[in-house]
Amino acid sequence: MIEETFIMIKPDGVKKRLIGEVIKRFEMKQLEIVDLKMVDITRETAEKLYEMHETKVFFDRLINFTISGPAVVMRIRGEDAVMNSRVIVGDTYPDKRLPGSIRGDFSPFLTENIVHASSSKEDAQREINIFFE
Ligand code: 3AN
Repeated sequence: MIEETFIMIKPDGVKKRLIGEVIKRFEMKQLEIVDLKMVDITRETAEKLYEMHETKVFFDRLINFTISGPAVVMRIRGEDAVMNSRVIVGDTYPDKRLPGSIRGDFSPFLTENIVHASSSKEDAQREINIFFE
C-alpha cells in the first residue's frame, strides 16, 4: 500500500557527508522524496520527536546528539514506505545490522547511527507533523 514515512539524516550523517548516499538508497528502492529540508533541531523539538524514550537512561545522550549539528528531515512516499525504510536503514542494534543497510554500512554505534526512520504508520504521521506543516 502506498504510504508516507518520516526520515531524518542525523547530525553524524550530515558531518560525514552522507546526505547524497542516504537519499540514493531510498530512491534506488523506488521511494519518492516528497519534501526535504535542512534543520537545526531545538532541544524542545528533539524531546518531542523522542518523547517515547523520555524515561530511558539514554534519553539525555540521545537528545544532546540529535541537537549537536544540522540534520536533514524528509517525507518519503511509496509502497509500504514505513517497513521498506526500516529495512533500508537497518537495525537499532549494531550486532543485528546487515551490510547493505545504511547503518550496517556506515555506523558501528548505537546512538550515532546516521539515520532515523519512523517505526509505524502512526509514528510517521506524528513525526511528519512535528517538522512539516
Ligand atoms: P530506531 O531508531 O532503530 O527506531 P529506537 O526508536 O528504539 O530505535 O531508539 C531511538 C534511538 O535511541 C536509536 N536510534 C538510538 O540512537 C537510541 N537508542 C536506542 N536504544 C538505545 C540504548 N539502549 N542505548 C543508547 N541509545 C539507544
